[in-house]
Amino acid sequence: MIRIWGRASAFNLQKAYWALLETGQPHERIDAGGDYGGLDTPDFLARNPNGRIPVIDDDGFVLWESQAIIRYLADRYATDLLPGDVHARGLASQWMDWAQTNLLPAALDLFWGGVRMPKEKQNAAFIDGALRRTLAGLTILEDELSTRPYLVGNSFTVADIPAGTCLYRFFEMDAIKRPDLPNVSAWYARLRDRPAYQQAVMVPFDELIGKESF
Ligand SMILES: N[C@@H](CCC(=O)N[C@@H](CS)C(=O)NCC(=O)O)C(=O)O
Repeated sequence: MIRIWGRASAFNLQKAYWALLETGQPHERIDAGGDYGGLDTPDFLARNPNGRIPVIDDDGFVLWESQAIIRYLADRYATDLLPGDVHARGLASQWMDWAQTNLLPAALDLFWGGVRMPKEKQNAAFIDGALRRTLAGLTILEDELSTRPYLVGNSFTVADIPAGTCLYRFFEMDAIKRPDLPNVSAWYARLRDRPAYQQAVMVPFDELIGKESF
């Protein structure tokens, strides 16, 4: 039984939880962080000294950092999510790291600026800047996805998970101008068809509106 710690509304939990659900392995998700707290207990800090979610425990093997968890789960339980060819595997790694270091910081700034920041404290210039950076990333994906249905080839792989996780919030956020992104939208529709995406990522974020405290 794999245990994963993290509140369902946490972005980094959603990435790792999506991967876990894709493996079909028996598991238990334990709410932690946010209003659930518990990240500063000795027990939790012994698992992750950073006091952050997600963390998994796979039969005594403990792992934190969402990207590492995705890779581990695919390696151990769902090798169909890893491209077989060495070049394709390199590309999957590239897209995962690019999402983590380029697209997701922009998309998370956009979400913090436009959703988590209370309305009276919102800064239009900050939101505009984050939107511009997010769209720059999504435009790269728009071009890439003009030649194939998934980021690496014709089937869903780990490459799609980090970048794909931000799409639900991006498309559900109010009051932002979204240009037409037909290829990204078609990719998003394919991801939305996956039960694991529906369960892990398509999580309403009402509890986060105006919530700066965690
Ligand atoms: N780089 C880490 C970041 C982990 C992180 O910052 N997690 C956030 C949730 S998205 C957290 O623990 N926040 C504290 C909380 O939810 O109380 C990862 O990718 O796992």
